[in-house]
Amino acid sequence: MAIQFVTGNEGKVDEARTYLEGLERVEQVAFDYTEIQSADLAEIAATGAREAFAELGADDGVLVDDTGLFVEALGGFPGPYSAYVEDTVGVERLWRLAETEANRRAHFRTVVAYCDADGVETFAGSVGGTLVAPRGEGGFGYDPIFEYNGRTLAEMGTEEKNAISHRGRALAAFAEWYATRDD
Ligand code: ITT
Repeated sequence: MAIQFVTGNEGKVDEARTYLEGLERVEQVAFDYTEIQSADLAEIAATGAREAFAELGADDGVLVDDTGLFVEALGGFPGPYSAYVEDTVGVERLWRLAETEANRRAHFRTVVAYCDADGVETFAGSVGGTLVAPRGEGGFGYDPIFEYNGRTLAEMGTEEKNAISHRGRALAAFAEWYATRDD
């Protein structure tokens, strides 16, 4: 058995492998599922997981992770469009947008969706923090501009980040369910 993690993002895979070590093997699978337009990360992840499982089949279940960074002063932007905004505007310029705001609070939210022959289940996690000028060499994506308790997520190791992060919390809920489900 293994979990097929359908993602092109190796940072996500690294965190999931670290978190789920001892529970299940995680395989990274490249499959370009349809990312539907929705404000609801759970809907996006669940639709992707269903499509990927239908396409990939096999005995192993599939996992899809959809994550967004929600900046309070920007009305939750970029939210579900975070990947597009990272590719177009970039992390540094998103920080420049937030820099001029008095309120620099933001949160990350992750929904992981797991789909197997029994259907799909979703698990969410979030973490609140403050946007800052980029610091740190670790992590990926928006980690250098997201500060939690005085350090950016890019200044933390994978285990440390997992212990407090949106993805770590979503994976904790998933792992608890996965360990006790009936095969
Ligand atoms: P897949 O869809 O292939 O899984 P992706 O990177 O496009 O990979 P998302 O749409 O979920 O995945 O990513 C949303 C954006 O948020 C994207 O720009 C990521 O780099 C970024 N991101 C996701 N998780 C993050 C994290 O833990 N820390 C910082 N940035 C993150």
